[in-house]
Formats: sequence, C-alpha cells, structure tokens
Amino acid sequence: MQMTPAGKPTYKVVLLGDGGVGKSAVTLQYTNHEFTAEYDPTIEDAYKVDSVVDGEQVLLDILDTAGQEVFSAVREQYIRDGEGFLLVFSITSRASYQSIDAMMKQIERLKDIDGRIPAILLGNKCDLESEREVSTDEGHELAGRYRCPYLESSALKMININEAFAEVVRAIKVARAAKAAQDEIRLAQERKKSCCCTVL
Ligand SMILES: Nc1nc2c(ncn2[C@@H]2O[C@H](COP(=O)(O)OP(=O)(O)OP(=O)(O)O)[C@@H](O)[C@H]2O)c(=O)[nH]1
Ligand SMILES: [Mg+2]
Repeated sequence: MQMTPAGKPTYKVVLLGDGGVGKSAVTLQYTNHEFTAEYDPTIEDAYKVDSVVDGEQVLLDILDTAGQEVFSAVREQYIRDGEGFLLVFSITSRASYQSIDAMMKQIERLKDIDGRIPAILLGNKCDLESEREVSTDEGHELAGRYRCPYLESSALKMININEAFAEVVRAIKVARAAKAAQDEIRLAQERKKSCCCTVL
C-alpha cells in the first residue's frame, strides 16, 4: 500500500466527466470550501489533501481532469494513473449522463479489475431541481449496472461533497483488499506448483 513518509495511506482519486458538469467546483468545495459561479474550463489540476475517512487519517491525491479533453489517449493515462474514480455528470444535462457509460467501460477495460470497479457515480448540480433532465432513478440504474454507489451532489450548496470523496476512499480500500486476496491465492498456487515440480 502507498504511504506518505509520515505513514498515512495515500489514495489516488481521479474526477472524470464531461466539460461543465462541476468536477472543479466539487473539488474546490472539498479542498478549499469555496464555490465560484463562473466557468473556467480545466486543463488539469492536482491536489493533495489531508483528510479523515472512517476515523483513519488519509492523504488524498486528487486529479481534476479536463472534461473538454478531446484526445482519448489522455483520458486513458488519467485512468491508468488513478485508483478510484469520481464519475461526474450534471443532473441538468442528459448528454453528460449519457457520456458516463463509455467512461465506465473504459475504466473496466484499462484497470483489469476482477469485481467491482472503484468508482462512484455523482449526479451534480442537484440544487437545480427545476432544470433536472436526469431522474434519481436513472442515476441509481446506471450506477447499479456497474455495482457502484450513486450520490447526488451540489458543489454550490455543499451537499454530499465530503461523502463523495469518503465513498471513493472506501471503494479503493475494497479494491485493494480484493487484489491482496487475489495475489495471495496466486502466490499459494505458484508455491504449490513449484513444490510439486521438485517432488516429480
Ligand atoms: N448551481 C450549480 N452550479 C454548479 C455546480 N457545480 C458547478 N456549477 C457551475 O457549473 C459551471 C461548470 O463548473 P466546473 O466545475 O468548472 O465544471 P468542470 O466539470 O470542471 O468543467 P471542465 O473543467 O471543463 O471539465 C460553473 O459555472 C460552476 O459554477 C452546482 O453544484 N450547482
Ligand atoms: Mg474543471
């Protein structure tokens, strides 16, 4: 497991989603407790944040990516570098919701994960109820297909922001535990094989 020099476990979180859905607003609300109404498209921003999740001191290494990125190779690199993913759409944009499926599939393909992918689906801008284009049920349905938690958030009203990051950390922990168990089984099988070879 990755640790800081002080011994804190580190979790690499990547935010993905279409341009304008609120990835930077969610990140800035979490890291700096601030919200800006104007839209300034991101190129790429990285943050390191000390936090406490389920009573444990952790360091979050957060990558806020560019939703307007046109090169899929760049997105692939984000995914390879991340351990856990916040997949963000806006509940006011059906198109942003429809983009998520391809991202989930890309994560599945690139991360070679056995079981649940360490991702959270976030329907942001839930304060804009009158502009809603995606229902809560549709959010749950999409997340359920990938066995991920679904949360609706508002960076403006600070709804479910801390929870979203805490859920990603939990998802990464589950993925790490599953990988450790798998590695152990593989190691045991290899030991058994080499032991048999000696006897023969
Ligand atoms: N009402 C409301 N507006 C929001 C919320 N989150 C973000 N916004 C606004 O939506 C616009 C886009 O937000 P950003 O955080 O820049 O979007 P982004 O996903 O980072 O966009 P890219 O960097 O281009 O990928 C900004 O004008 C924000 O103020 C929210 O929860 N509620
Ligand atoms: Mg941004």
